[in-house]
Amino acid sequence: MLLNSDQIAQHNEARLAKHKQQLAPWTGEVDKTEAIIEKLMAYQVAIPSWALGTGGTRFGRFPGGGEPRSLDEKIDDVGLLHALNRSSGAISLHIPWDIPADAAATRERAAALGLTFDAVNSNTFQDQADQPESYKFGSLQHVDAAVRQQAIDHNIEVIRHGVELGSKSLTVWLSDGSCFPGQLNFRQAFQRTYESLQAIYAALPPDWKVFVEYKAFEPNFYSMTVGDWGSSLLYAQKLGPQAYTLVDLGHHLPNANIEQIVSLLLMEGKLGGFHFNDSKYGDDDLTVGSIRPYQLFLIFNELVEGMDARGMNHASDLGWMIDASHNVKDPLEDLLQSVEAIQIAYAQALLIDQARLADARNANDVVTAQEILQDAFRTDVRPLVAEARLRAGGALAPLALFREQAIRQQLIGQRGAKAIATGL
Ligand code: LRH
Ligand code: MN
Ligand code: MN
Repeated sequence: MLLNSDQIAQHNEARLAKHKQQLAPWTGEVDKTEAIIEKLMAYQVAIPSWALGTGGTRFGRFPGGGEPRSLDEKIDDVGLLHALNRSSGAISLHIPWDIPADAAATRERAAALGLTFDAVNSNTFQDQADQPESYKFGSLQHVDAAVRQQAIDHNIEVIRHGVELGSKSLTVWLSDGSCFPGQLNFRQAFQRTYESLQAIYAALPPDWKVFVEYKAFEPNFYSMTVGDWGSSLLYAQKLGPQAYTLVDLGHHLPNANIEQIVSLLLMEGKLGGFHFNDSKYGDDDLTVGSIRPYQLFLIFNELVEGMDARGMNHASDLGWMIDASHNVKDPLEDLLQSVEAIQIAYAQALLIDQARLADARNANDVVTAQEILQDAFRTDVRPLVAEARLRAGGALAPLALFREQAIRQQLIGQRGAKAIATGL
């Protein structure tokens, strides 16, 4: 491990006085403050294996060096993040990018770093060298039953890997759709996809969930067979109680009201989890909170209110994952920023007095309702997030410590300047 607890302790010691000063205004309302800190400490966000390397775009890729060369090294990187922030205690694998050679050893390596395995992701959007059928015209929707069967078998294989690792959910994202009008019969594509999903659903262990991830466009640009939350919900409802909708923040058409989608999916008990990221245009996969932090906060407001109304456990009843990909930042620094942005939005949402908000709504007092939300959004909760990290054994300032310890340079030293991760 490139970072030990003494280094973290020293870093915290040097920053403790300033931190205490920043926390002081919060100590007046002890109960509220403590409740938020406890919730933050319990809350973990899974790191996607494919975000640990430089993502690139179809126009080019500019790797920064020291990227993980294997699944083991990806696990090590998430271990580093978790040591720094104590909130990245899980990794989400993408098969076949991350096939474990020895599941028991992989599990052990992760456990030693305090990590568990979050949702496993299948990949029927790329052709692999050894596969007989091509996904050029779709996978679960394909007109040819042999292609559909290959994609079904792959998903079942992914479940098998997940079971070996202790994962409890499968995320299915399909690039299936059409690029041109006339290419596809929408209804038949839906039906074939549904039947294929039924076969995958039948292979789920009883304590597993399947997340049906939707996306409005890309790589298909005329229609996507799971293109929006309506179609995802339809699949999830038809499949049964183990199927849920997964919301990737970047997968909506411009200006979609994602918080309203979240609210209604929760109401129906069909919200499964998230792929957090941010975007200005489409599936930009930018750092969480970097473009629209207010939207993120409004989503968390719906989550807190909706989950509390249903008696759900914030930490464990939904799948919390990041889905990001970068060309210009150090991927680990970016992930530290993303996790912190999520924690900030969560803490701000916890500040909202939901009873007062309900009163304002019932009185049609639009101004007060807005004030309540914006008061919370404009509150600097970073001292609470830092305190949660400190108590959990993490660093007061993870990003600063990452740089103080020259972790990327150390990784380059170990793995080489040309080490490139598998993935996107
Ligand atoms: C598709 C997506 C999906 C994939 C990941 C690599 O855009 O969001 O979640 O599995 O990117
Ligand atoms: Mn995604
Ligand atoms: Mn995406």
